[in-house]
Amino acid sequence: MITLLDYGAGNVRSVINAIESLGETVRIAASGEEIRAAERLVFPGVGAFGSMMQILNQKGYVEPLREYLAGGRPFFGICLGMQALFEASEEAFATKGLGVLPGTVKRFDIDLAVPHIGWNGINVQKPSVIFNGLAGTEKFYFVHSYYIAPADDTVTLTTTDYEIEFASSVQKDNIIGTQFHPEKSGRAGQQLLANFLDADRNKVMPPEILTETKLAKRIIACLDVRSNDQGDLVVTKGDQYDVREEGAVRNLGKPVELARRYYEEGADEITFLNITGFRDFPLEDMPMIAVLKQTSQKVFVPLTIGGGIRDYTDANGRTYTSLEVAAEYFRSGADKVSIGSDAVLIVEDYLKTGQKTGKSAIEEISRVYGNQAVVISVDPRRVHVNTPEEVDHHVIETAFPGPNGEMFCWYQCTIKGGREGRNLDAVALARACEELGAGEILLNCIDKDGTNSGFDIELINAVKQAVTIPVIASSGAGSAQHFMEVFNQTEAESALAAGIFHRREVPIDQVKRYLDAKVEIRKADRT
Ligand code: 1PR
Repeated sequence: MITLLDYGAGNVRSVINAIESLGETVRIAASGEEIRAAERLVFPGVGAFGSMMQILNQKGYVEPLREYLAGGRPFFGICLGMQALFEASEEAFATKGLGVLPGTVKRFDIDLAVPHIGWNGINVQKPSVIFNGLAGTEKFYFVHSYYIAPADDTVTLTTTDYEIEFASSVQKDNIIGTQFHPEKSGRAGQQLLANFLDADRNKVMPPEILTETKLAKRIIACLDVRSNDQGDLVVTKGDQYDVREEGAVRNLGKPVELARRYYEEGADEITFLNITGFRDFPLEDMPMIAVLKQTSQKVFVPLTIGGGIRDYTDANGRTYTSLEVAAEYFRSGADKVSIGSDAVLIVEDYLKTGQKTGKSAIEEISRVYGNQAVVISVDPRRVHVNTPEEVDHHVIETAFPGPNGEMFCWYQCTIKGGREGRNLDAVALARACEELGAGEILLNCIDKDGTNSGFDIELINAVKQAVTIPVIASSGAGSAQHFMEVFNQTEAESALAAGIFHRREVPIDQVKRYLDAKVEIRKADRT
């Protein structure tokens, strides 16, 4: 029996699913007494340090936790659950941590994109039970803006490089903590968790010890989901956002089955977009929630869900906030939510007044769940102009002139799945969303979507240069070479595709084999 400490923020469902898939039962601690009585305790921290400690204090969990940790029984802290062990964090100066390990938590002050999102390696410093069966070269999934700085080096179990070298896991006796998420790290993460659960394993060093670790470029599979005319929830795919063929919605498969297949083929992340979310309310009839719940039982890489994340008033006059919608998604297994149409409207207001209200979906969700949990899905369309002065937008000189020989273009934001163009450009949108607290940009391109003609490199460079948060390049992938192109010609941290994966034209493992040794990637691990 594993006791899990859930203080009510973020996705603990994934950790429960990962542990249960290893044959263990999980009980959620509902009181300080249950923490004291635990035999093995797992603490998956999510969100922000200050609010986590505040909730732990309010619930009366701090003393029971300290007593448990002093008792020598096994403890596994994940991400914030590990950071909590230290004395304080730059994320919340006035708040004390548990102080079980000496040292503090610092914010990344680096030139690379923050949050540090994605698959990075570990450089093992000392033997541990958790390395049984690992080669030492595996990559694990990280998502954080803060890192621990232990005052006592002997607790550092692994380090990881991301411009600086930081402690990515710690162990002191039976207390183990990882900055990365084993529950989201595919087969390697499952192995690591299994090692913790099996108390009888010996402390070992993995056979290979890396001297330097590198963040991988991520390959993301995207599933556009909607109901077809028969009312079945299907994965569909548009050509420049038109998902109908001879009048009917294209049906490329079932969402849960396809997600499972992509996980097995080595997808580093899976994104579901409820593409009719702008007109359906996701909490009314909840097929996407069911899809998430089922997927997260078997798929141990990060899951993002988008579509319909906004405030909503139902037919009975009950209002739901975007935060409530997001909360339901996180509880069901999502690690990130993606906001499309609403982000455009939020930014239009923000740019009009120059004032942050603190109440927009971007601000509210990032405050509670952390910036890394908020992705902005941008649906831009190219608009050609003759001169940069013609419009009041971010204009670029293009190598692909318009139909009348126009040498410049800007990228117009759209809402409602490309149905409505707005007077806002994609660069301004991305920049403003970062200011409001978004953690990542999913950059689609309507002109390229479904064309198999390659990513829009000009758009990706324009947006990537305007923000410091990670950018996911999307739309247009038609071959493995296109992934190579986007990683060589832009600074995008990841690339997403849909059509070529759904139609099995170029499976994910083939893309990875092609990129291997040319681009830093996580090698596909077959489950
Ligand atoms: O506006 O917050 O409700 O979110 C709706 C979401 O649904 C947005 O993220 C929007 O991008 C998406 N969406 C809406 N309509 C469509 C459509 O296709 N008719 N899909 C749609 C967007 C774009 C990509 C696609 C890539 C890669 N899909 O995510 O997967 O272009 O495709 P490819 O590799 O086949 O070229 P809200």
